[in-house]
Amino acid sequence: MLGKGGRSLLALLLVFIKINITYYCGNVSTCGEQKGKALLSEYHRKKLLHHFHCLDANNSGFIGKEDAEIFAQRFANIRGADLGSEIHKDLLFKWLDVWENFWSKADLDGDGKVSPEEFCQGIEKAVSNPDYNDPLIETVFDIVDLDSDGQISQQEHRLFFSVFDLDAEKSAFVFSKLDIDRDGILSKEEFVSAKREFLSEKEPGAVGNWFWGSVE
Ligand SMILES: [Ca+2]
Ligand SMILES: [Ca+2]
Ligand SMILES: [Ca+2]
Repeated sequence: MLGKGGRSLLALLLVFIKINITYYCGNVSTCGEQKGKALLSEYHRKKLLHHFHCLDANNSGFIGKEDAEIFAQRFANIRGADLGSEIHKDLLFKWLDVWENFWSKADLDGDGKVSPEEFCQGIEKAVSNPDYNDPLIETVFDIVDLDSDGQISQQEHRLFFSVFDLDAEKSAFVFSKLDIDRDGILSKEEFVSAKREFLSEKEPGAVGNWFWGSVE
């Protein structure tokens, strides 16, 4: 059916597909592994990759400055603020700070964007530091606390989930998990400790693993 030219083309195509599969799988498996040594548990790696996808707002396969700009816009939208307004400018300032001082630190090869592997390695390195303290979490709390009353309501949590393209229906469930003292609000302490657990806990079971919704 295929002539000689057709068979050569098919062979070339198969080689191309094989190279791509090897490249893709190679990339995925390096998340949490360095020189063959697994640094992250399988569950921890899966959790961090889920987190990575939440932050990759434009689905480019990388986290970059554009994602920070998108989150500033989305948070401005849910507050009913126009682009270029003072509220939007303030949000943009905060999100660019998140990019400059936190996310971009994981850009090991300096190409201006953070790959899934760089993201996992960056967090693995950060949480393995015994003095690990993440001021980024408090910045995120202040952004999610839309009315700046120092606590996160169920409604604010629902909007937070919608901004990160997470299932808004799951928000109430996750909220009830994170609301340890069951007073109907998320205090800064509850929010920050859950996010820290999300980043550092190696195995399922911790309340904080629910921070970014269902990992499965
Ligand atoms: Ca990079
Ligand atoms: Ca609030
Ligand atoms: Ca609470």
